[in-house]
Amino acid sequence: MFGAAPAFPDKLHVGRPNIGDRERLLERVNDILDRRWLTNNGHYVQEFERVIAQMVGAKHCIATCNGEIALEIAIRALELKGEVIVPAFTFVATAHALQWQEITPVFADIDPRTHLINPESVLRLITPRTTGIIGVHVWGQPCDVDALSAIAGEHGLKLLFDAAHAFGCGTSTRLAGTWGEAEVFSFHATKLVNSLEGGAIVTNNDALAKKIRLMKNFGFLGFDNVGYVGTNGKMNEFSAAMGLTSIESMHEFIEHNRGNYHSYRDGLAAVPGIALLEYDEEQHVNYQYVIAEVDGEMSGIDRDVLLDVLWAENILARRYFYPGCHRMQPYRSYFPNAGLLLPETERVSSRVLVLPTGQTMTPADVERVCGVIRTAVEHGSDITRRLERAGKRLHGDIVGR
Ligand code: T4K
Repeated sequence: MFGAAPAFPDKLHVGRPNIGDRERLLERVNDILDRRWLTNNGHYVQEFERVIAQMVGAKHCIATCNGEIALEIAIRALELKGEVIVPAFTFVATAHALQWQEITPVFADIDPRTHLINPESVLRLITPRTTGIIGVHVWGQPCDVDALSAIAGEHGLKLLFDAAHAFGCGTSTRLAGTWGEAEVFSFHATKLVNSLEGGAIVTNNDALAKKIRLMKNFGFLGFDNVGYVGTNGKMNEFSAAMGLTSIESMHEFIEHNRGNYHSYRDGLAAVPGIALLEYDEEQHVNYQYVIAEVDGEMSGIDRDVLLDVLWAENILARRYFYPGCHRMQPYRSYFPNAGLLLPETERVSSRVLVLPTGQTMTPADVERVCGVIRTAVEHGSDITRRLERAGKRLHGDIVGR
C-alpha cells in the first residue's frame, strides 16, 4: 500500500479479498463481543492455531499480527545474525525482516522457470558470516526443499521458509508448514485465506515454539516476569474469527481460482509472447496468483506498456516483485552492482505481470482481461507510439508511484 487507499469498486484488482460465510463470521464477532475477550491469546486465536497446526501437520502454530512480524520473530528466535541468504525476487518484507534486525540480506538468484530461489546461487553466496537461508515459496510453489536442506546441513546454517503465499500449497504428499526450522504464513487480506491482517509461525521444534510464543508477547514468562526482549506480535480475536471463517471456505476459493487460472490459460494460449507460469498440478496449488510473463520482442508490446493499457481499461494488474529487492532501498545503496549477479531476477522482474483472480473475478471478467491483452498485443506498436506521444504512465500516475 502506498499513500491513501484508492477506492475503485468498479475496477478489477489483483488482491481483492476472498470473503467466506458472512453469517458465520458475524456470529463469531458477536460471540467475541459477548465474551469481552478481544486479544491476548483469546479463544478464537487458540482455535485458529489448532486448526492450522492440524491442517499442515505441524506440532506448533503461533498466530501473529501479520506475516512480516512473524518473520522478524522467527529470525530472532533462531538467533540469525551476520548474513542471511534470501531470494531477490520476493516481496520486500522478506529482506526487511532481516535488515530491521541489522542482519544483512544477501540476494540469491532464481530459477527462471519457477521464480524460486536457485540452490546453486545460494551455494555461491555462503561466507563465514552466513548464518541462515530463507527460502520463499513464491506464488505458493514449494522451494527445492531437499537441495536447500542439504546445503543448510552441510554448512551448519539455519533454514527458514517464508511461506506467505503458500497456505494450502505443497508437494503432492506434503503441505508447506513443516520444512526447515520453521515456516511463516501471511494471512493478509490479499492472501487466499485472510484474517484481515495476520500471520503465523509453524514449527515442529518444541523449544523454538516456546521461545516464539514468549517473544510475541513482550517476553512475558508469567505475571510481572519478563525473560526475553519481546515484542507485541499478537493476533487479535476479530482477525482469528475472520481467519477461521476464511479457512472454512478455502476449498471453494481454490476451486474458483483454479477455474480462473484455466480460463486465463485458454484465453491467452494463442497470444504470442504472453506465457502463463505453469503450476505443477500434481502438487497442492492454491492458484492465488495468475502470473503472465511478457516477452516484449515476441508480443510486440513491452510489459509496462501492457500494464498501462490494462490500467486504462480499469484492470489493475501488478508487477510483483519489480524491480527486485536488490533495487529497492536501502539495498540498492548497499549493493549497487547486485544486479550483475542476479540475471534471472532482473529478467523475470522486468517481464512479470500478476493478473486479477480470486472470488470476485467471474469467468466474464477473466475473458475481458484476456480480450484486452489480445487486442493490446495485436496493436502493440501503435499503442506504444501513442502512449509515448501522450507522455503518460497511467498506472504510475494513478497510484502516485
Ligand atoms: N513475504 C512475502 C513473500 C509476501 O508476499 C508478503 C506480503 C510478506 C512476506 C509479508 O506478509 P504481511 O506482513 O503482509 O502479512 C500486498 C500485501 O499487502 C502483502 O501482504 C503481500 N505480501 C504483497 C505481495 O501484496 P501491496 O503493497 O501490493 O498492497 P496494496 O495495498 O497495493 O494492495 C494490493 C492489491 O490488493 C490492490 O490491487 C488492492 C487490493 N486490495 C488490498 C486490500 C488490502 C483490496 O482490494 N482490498 C484490500 O483490503 O502489498
